[in-house]
Amino acid sequence: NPVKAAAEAVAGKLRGDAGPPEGVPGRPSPGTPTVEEPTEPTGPLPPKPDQSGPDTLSPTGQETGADQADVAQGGEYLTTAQGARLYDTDHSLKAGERGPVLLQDHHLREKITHFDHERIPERVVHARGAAAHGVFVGYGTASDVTRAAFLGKNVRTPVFVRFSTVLGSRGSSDTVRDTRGFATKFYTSEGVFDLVGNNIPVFFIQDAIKFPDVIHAGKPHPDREIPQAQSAHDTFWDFVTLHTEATHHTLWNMSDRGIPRSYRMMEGFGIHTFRLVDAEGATTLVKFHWKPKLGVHSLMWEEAQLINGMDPDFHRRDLADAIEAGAYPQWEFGIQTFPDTPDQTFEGIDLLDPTNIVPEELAPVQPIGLLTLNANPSNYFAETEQVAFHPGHLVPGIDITDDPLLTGRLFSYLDTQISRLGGPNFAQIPINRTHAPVNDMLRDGMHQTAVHRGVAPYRPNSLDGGCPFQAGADTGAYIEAAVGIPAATKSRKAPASFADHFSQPRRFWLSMTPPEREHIISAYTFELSKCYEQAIKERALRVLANIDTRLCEEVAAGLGLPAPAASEALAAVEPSPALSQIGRSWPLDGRVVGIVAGPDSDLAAVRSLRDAVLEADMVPLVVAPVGGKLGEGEDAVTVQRTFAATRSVEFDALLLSGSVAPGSDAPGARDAKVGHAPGAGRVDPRVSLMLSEAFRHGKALGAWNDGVATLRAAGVPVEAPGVVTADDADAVLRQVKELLALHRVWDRFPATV
Ligand code: HDE
Repeated sequence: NPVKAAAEAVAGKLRGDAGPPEGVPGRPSPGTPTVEEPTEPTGPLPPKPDQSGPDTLSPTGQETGADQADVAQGGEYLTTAQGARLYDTDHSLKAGERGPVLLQDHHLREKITHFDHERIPERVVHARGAAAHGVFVGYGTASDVTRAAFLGKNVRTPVFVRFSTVLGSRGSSDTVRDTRGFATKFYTSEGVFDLVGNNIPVFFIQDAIKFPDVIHAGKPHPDREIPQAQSAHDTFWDFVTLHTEATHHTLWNMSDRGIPRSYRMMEGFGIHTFRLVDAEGATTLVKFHWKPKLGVHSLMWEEAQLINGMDPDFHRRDLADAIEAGAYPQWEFGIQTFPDTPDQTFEGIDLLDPTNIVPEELAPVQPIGLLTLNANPSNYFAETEQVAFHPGHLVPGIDITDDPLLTGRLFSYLDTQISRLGGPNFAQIPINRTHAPVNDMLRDGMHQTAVHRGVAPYRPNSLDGGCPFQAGADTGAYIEAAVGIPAATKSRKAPASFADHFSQPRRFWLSMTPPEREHIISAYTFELSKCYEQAIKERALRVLANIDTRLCEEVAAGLGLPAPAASEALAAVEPSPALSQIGRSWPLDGRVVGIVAGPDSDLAAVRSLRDAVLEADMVPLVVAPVGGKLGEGEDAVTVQRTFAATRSVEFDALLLSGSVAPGSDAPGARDAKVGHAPGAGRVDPRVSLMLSEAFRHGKALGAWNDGVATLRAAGVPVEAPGVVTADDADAVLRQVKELLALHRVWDRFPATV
């Protein structure tokens, strides 16, 4: 069972076993010698089979014939960058052992100089990211609206996907409240197509000219450079309340969408309306969607804050672990289609305004392909950092619209890569190389790695045989859709239809369930409480009043301010149930189940529970007072987490076996920590904390036999929703699985709004 093997691999990795089981990527095949400190010179390790990068084609379309890893590292001996073998890399060349270091030490200077230049500028936005390789398979269902070859039936296209936060620096935490980037590079047979999207379907601004402004406002304050990776500060709220077009995106940020549970559990959106072109040149307007197979799930705000301290790499680790274990995340690619009418509106919604969505109830998302991420990058810098996306990387059959935000992006991304990657030849970096043959007339420049032939990089020419030739419609040329441009007068103005800033946010608010509304209220209250300027808080309340009276009143109460009245009539809009994350059930793959046990737990039951969790494609983690094993000999159970080194936020559900009295870990620590000797009837305070947090966060809790008394002793209300008690572990797990499929025990949250 490959899924079970995969889940076992996750568990193995988490408990620090040698590696995943056989048959799972990353596991050495039988007979592969273990490499430890070789005493004889050996060549470099071959790249892991699951980590090969995109096929390597030279910029002129020739296969390089060598794997990039071999090119980067070869031979048994340490060398300089010029290939001269070295006999020592730990000591500078000196005039005598205690004398001055000599300037003539080329190796020292080369080593230090290279190191000095190891960093490149981080992305000005989306600096922190995590990425993976994968494959996209077209369903062929889009072929009647686009001629794009990669969307044809069963066409397989390699992809590289980078997820990111927006505001934080490269070293910031993963689980901050922010928008997430979801950028996909399709290496299609007709050239690279980049879909550079986000996990939120709308944007803060309607015109690219404001992008530097909104980012200046969101980034840390320029005087002290705080706060890092946060929107909870004055400049952000100043901007989004003065530019009310930002209201919709801000509301999404304050909702659970701003704190995803995992990159694997996020939707993705192209945001702008794009234009598809079929084989005859007919056009259709579309919005692109990614729908995760695991459903859309979020963290609780308190969880997110705890994780930022516990494991700032939470999302990055989650993605890499899942892929390494073979639990490959998948998304279905879909389009909403709209007729390409001259006014470019649908049901009164302006399709060129990127602060608008079109509710799925009005235009269903039609599935057109499947994305599977199945390999981790081999090298973070070479791939995740150097990948260069650009909304202008388009393929025949996919074209743009006049969304003024999109137009600005078409300029920005090429420009930023030139400064970030050091010149105009970034398309030659392996991760950016197209898999289609390249025959351009671009020449020279910084970091040119191609050896171009011929003498006539211009056309037409008579010296290089007239090459390269130009393609036509029948030979796969990218031909811009022949769309008319209405007669117009130059102006720096937005159309009147861009002026409605509140009806779409109101629809979002009305589509939320009570717990989701509670979260939104808390998020606004938290963020605005962090603002110093009273005027900004008051202005924010005036914006909220135009979304919903109750929302405004609740946040105002939290801030201790009066709730203002709406300045315009609240829009009469229908909710869109598709916007809520609650109410459906989803696969359990990769959910983490903590099994809390102590030395006197029923270890046979713990073992079979662990196996049953694995069988259900979830990850079991045994949590105990100390590391190592619980029990002895064949009956022993490996411990993956200790009370001292874990926290509730690592788990989606917690199951309790037996009593976990305080003080059963290190003898010296016990009295100091808990103030009394180990004793029956008491619960280790760290376990009580774990249980109370998990309870508060709406997580499933379960216990059987002695565990039930322990739950009670820890103060957990065992009659509350989502607390499962039964006579045996099997029965507990059965019910917990049903709860996990709903993500959280939503009934635990009172429906007050
Ligand atoms: Fe970006 N954005 N952006 N953006 N964006 C960048 O490009 C920009 C916008 C998005 O993982 C930069 O390579 C402008 C919308 C993602 O490498 C830069 C505007 C959406 C990523 C840039 C926008 C995005 C970026 C920084 C306003 C969702 C990360 C580094 C018109 C549809 C891609 C880089 C990755 C990155 C500019 C607005 C998504 C500076 C001018 C809307 C996912 O070029």
